[in-house]
Amino acid sequence: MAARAGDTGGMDIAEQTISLPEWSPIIDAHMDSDEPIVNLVDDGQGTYDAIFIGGGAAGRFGSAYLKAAGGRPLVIDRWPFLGGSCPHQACVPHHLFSEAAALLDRERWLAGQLWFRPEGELRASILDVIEVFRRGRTAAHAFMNWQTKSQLEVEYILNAAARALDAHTVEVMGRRFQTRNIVLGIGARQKPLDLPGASLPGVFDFATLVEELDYEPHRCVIIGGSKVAVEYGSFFQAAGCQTTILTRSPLLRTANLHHVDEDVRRYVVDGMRQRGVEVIEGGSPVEIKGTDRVEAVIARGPDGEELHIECDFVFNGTGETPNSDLAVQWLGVKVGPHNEVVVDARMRTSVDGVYAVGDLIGAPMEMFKARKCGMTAARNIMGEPYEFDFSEYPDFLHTTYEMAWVGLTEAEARERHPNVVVIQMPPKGIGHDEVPLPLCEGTMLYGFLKPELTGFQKCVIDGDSRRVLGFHHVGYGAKDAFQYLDYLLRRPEGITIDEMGQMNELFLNPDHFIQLCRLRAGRQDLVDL
Ligand code: FAD
Ligand code: COM
Repeated sequence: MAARAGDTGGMDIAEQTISLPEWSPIIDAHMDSDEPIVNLVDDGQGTYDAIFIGGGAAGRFGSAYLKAAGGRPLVIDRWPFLGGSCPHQACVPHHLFSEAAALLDRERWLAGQLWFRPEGELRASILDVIEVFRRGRTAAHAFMNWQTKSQLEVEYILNAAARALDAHTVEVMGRRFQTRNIVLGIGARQKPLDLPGASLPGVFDFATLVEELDYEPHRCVIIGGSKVAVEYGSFFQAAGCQTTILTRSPLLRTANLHHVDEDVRRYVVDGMRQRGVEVIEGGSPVEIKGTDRVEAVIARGPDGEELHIECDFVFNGTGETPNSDLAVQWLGVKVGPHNEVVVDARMRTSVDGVYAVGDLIGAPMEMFKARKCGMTAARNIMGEPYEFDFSEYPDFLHTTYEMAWVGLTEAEARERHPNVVVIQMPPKGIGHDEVPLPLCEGTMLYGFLKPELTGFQKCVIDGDSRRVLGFHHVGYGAKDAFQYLDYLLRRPEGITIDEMGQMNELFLNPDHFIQLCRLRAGRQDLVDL
């Protein structure tokens, strides 16, 4: 199958039809090789409309959109597959770990009841779960390569690092390619821990965890309070690895997370503590100690006291920083205070003809933003003035629950509106010990056997305009709805409690917002429910 690609020495696949199952072995063989995979029309001669450096979510969606709109894109990635960090080290393992955490959590709470196995120590191997991921992840990679070539018909060069020489010239595989525009989508990386002992074996981050873990951890300290810290900490604890999260800011109150309602936050963080996660807020690490591997984290507690936390595993959960150093070195683009490449609403950098997209332009580092940035750059390059404002968006995270939210918190709403009405479950002043609600997907067994675990939800409404200001949910299965609730909420006309009440619920449903809104919508003077 391997033919030479022009004078580049790569595997030329341009004229080949590679079926989906054929892709996995090709990718596996290239993981340890530096042979490029080359899919070029006319051997890359002529001028491209855009060369996308980085074929992650941002570059892949941008190049696909540009091609679909009639342009000629080339996308280049240093990995032998498209899709970037999401399927390789980030979202996909995160969801696998979070699903494992939710299943383990359920088994633990329901132990000894119905068909659940008897109470006793429930321990899952973190290493086994990671190995399942390692063995399976090429399937997603294969799909990205197959879809991008066979369905989307985008030209690409994989397994080769690129470099921009100027705004119209990209060098890769020792060759130069000409382009009208460059779109930089080279992502972000974990912020390093600036601590003595940070390079000891046993210190991991989200990427090295899936690449390098080769032992079973039993006692974990997470440094930092990012989303990843909360998600991975919940998984480690659920697997039976005692976990401490050491965070400066209160958990879920970090700068990059906005609109987290305090009642939701309390339900979630208390729930983590109830499950055994030790959360030290207001703490800061001083040193990681160990000889052959980490043995302890020395830290200052919230009152300045010295803490000595024994562990065999340290996880860096301090968040990511954009890979802007290369972009500056290549093209001198302007960079902001958080290391992010500065762009306008059309994704244009400070250098003419150079766009930047995805994690490279900073927070929020989320898939919707990465993909839509890519699309935004493509539309502008194709001559359509198009702006993307991502200052407001729906958000979610996992503990052993799924937490999803969009719009204002109750406190934010009260600061801005004089007449705020709240519909929530359980209702204000009623505890889970009194009512096993919300009852729905994923919480039915809890409703009957462990009512305090059924989750929490809240809908915040402006009583004067009757418009919904925010939706908040902790439970299972509601995240999907938040994609559409976000759209309805942020339409210029928004969505009112009356319109919510006219929707057709599929009862029982994970978020009870439709039926709860209907119960109150008949009133002229809205009140809490
Ligand atoms: P990347 O996907 O990182 O792509 C950058 C690409 O650039 C890489 O493929 C890299 O190989 C390539 N590259 C770099 N330098 C060069 C070069 N010189 N030449 C060629 N190629 C180069 N977001 C969600 O929405 N939902 C989630 O559940 C979620 N979970 C996450 C879990 C974790 C643990 C983490 C860390 C992040 C998670 N995210 C999630 C965020 C999401 O993964 C990112 O926002 C998204 O992957 C960013 O896409 P990107 O294209 O900007 O960057
Ligand atoms: C998803 C990767 S895992 S991409 O956004 O479809 O490229």
